[in-house]
Amino acid sequence: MTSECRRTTEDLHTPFSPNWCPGCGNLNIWGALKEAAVKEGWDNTNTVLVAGIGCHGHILNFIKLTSFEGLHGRALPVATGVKLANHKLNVIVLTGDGDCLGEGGNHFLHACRRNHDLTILLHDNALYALTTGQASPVTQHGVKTKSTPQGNPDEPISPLAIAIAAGATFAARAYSGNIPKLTELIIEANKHVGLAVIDILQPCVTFNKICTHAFFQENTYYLGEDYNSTNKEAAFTKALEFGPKKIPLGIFYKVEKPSFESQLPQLSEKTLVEQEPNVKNINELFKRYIQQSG
Ligand SMILES: Cc1ncc(C[n+]2csc(CCOP(=O)(O)OP(=O)(O)O)c2C)c(N)n1
Ligand code: SF4
Repeated sequence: MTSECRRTTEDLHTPFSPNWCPGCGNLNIWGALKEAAVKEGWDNTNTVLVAGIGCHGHILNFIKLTSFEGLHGRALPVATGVKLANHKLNVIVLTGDGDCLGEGGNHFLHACRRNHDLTILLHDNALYALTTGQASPVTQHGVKTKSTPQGNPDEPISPLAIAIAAGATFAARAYSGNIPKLTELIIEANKHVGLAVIDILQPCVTFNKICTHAFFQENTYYLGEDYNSTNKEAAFTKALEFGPKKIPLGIFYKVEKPSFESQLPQLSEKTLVEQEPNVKNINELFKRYIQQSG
């Protein structure tokens, strides 16, 4: 490919302009994802995006890549299905903190446990934004939202502590406002074989008046070179660190382990979609099952 015909981020634009609120962190994530796609050569033949329902899910309308919008909380089952049907595809999941950890919490646990070869971009704005600002599983204790007008009685969960405990082999956190670092991290997470999750701190400028751009700029720091990302216990402890002036960013945990897909003998030679089904008539299949079970 000559430099003249190399793709740019504009080539990934669709006829639709983003309709996120001005200043929304989703705009930054969109920017970083396009940069990563151009750098890595992701296109409609090699990459599939799967999103859940929420402001985050709108991203599929603004980036020209093969995509599927699942039901709320169901991005992960769709993504694991796509990956199993054609494990040669690069599958990226875009999900919200409500989508991934509330409605889809059970799927998140088991996708991590099985170490599916997926890249999860968790748009973490610490509330349910599309439905106008209710508390989500990561909303801090005491915070007043539409659904917790007296202050949130629940304690938040740590997406990364859960991911690490459940078996994810790559767990990182980013701030959406630093697009170059987010782009780099998306690429690194995507190169990782196994379940990679990036908890992306994403300001919702309309409904979250606490987790603002200024708040993240003041209260986050990058893990240093001396941090050992292969120590599971240390990573778990680091994932629980979340307070004023000490919200860590970077790769918390990264280890090599066989992915779910790499362990299936059925996928060792060909993808499932390349394999001819050996039963062409579904009635035959039912009859065979009835005979076997009867
Ligand atoms: C099963 C189900 N429950 C509730 C809803 C309503 N609903 C749509 S989007 C949404 C909130 C999305 O929040 P989040 O996943 O955090 O994404 P964000 O909008 O913050 O990007 C809810 C509750 C739904 N569509 N389906
Ligand atoms: S409501 Fe919040 S998350 Fe949704 S587009 Fe607006 S700023 Fe972004």
